[in-house]
Amino acid sequence: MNERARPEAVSTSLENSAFFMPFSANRQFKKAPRLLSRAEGMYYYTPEGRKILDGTSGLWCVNAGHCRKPIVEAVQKAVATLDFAPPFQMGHPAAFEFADKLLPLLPKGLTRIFFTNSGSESVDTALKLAIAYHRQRGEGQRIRLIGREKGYHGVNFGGTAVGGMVGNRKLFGALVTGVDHMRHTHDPAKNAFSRGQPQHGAELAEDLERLCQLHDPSTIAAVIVEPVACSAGVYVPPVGYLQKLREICDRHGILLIFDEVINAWGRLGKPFAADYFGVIPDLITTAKGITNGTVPMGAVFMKENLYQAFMTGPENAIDMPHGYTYSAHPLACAAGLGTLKVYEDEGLLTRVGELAKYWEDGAHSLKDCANVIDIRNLGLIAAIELSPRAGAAGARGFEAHLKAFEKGTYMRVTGDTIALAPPLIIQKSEIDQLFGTVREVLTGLT
Ligand code: PXG
Ligand code: PLP
Repeated sequence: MNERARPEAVSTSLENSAFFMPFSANRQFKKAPRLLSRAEGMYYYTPEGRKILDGTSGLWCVNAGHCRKPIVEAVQKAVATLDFAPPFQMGHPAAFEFADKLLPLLPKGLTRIFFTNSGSESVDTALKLAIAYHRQRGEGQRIRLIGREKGYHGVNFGGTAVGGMVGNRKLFGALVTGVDHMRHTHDPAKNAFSRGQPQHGAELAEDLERLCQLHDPSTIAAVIVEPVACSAGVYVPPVGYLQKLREICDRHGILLIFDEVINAWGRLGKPFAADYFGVIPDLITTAKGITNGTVPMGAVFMKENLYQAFMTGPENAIDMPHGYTYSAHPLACAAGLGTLKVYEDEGLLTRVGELAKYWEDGAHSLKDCANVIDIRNLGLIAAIELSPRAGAAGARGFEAHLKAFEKGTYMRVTGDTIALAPPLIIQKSEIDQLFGTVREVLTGLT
């Protein structure tokens, strides 16, 4: 057996590892590692060969399930053919092919695509595009950016600044100036245990109007929200809320950005959350499921007027001084093309429509478990919120994560909220298995 495959060897060998793990409890993990060494379909496998049901699609990204053959083969072929091509002033066919294959899937009116390598890069790209767009049109005073409490928009400076998770912001200084935040939409007193969209809270969108009056709307470039805020604990927008945000943005000439890094790619039963809610933003940021998590990639989709605002200088001039060395990387484009094929062949971008009710019933069946104070769901997403232990917020949630892994299930936990969002290929029996394990975990938890 491979040295690292033996649990006792693993635990001693990682303790002094140089790897600074992102968003992780490094010391705890290195003492008792939870390693994954192989994956297939709905499952991960540990180095010891234990089979682990993937309850959160890796990190909300492996929507078609793991190691899907068409994607693996597309990437293998690409890496052996064209390892890299410069994306600035040069190109390669797969970048254009992928953009043009994505186009018919996009919500109506979104016509142009800028490629990045992650959700964080997509967010910072969209924020820069918004400010630059206004400046191109002679409204250079529109420099403010509005986010929302409990929002997660990645970890780059712009995304951290518009983000609304205190723990992700407090260590990093002044971030970006000119940013303000709307109130979040979480109202457990009125909406606890809502099935799908909560009924109360559309009026919270008026908080944007308040900020418009505070700063003067002519100074605001863009508003960014996750239609369903996932990372902070799954907060589903109240009925009518997103429509109101759109109306207020239209009234004041403000761009609306939907951050669909997680919401897109069939998670709600439509290709994009914009389709699901019937609200079309000016820009969409995405990543993750765009390549099924196989090769890092992100994208920003925008309306035609945004693109055209940059096509006004001399033809040989740089239109937008922004881009990444790895924008539209050949391996990512190949993975994206393979992913789209799987999504289309298996109807995965709409499959959740058939599963959502079964999923919702399964999630809400946990209402009687000890310490459960709220359950929230939409599409193939569910959150089970536990009451925090006195003086130890997050401890109960973290224990749930560890216990679930012992019982052969991987699930994300944020604070004391369990967040579930499995691959869209999940079968009903596996939904039963997943919620069955959560019940067992909660039953054994003090
Ligand atoms: N926007 C949103 C809405 C996201 O959910 C990002 C931006 C950043 O994407 P990158 O690719 O830079 O990580 C995200 C990412 C979790 C979790 O378990 C969520 C994310 C990332 C890691 C963990 O809640 N979302
Ligand atoms: N830092 C330096 C010194 C660079 O030369 C570059 C790219 O050329 C970057 C940062 C940005 O890297 P990337 O394009 O991979 O985001």
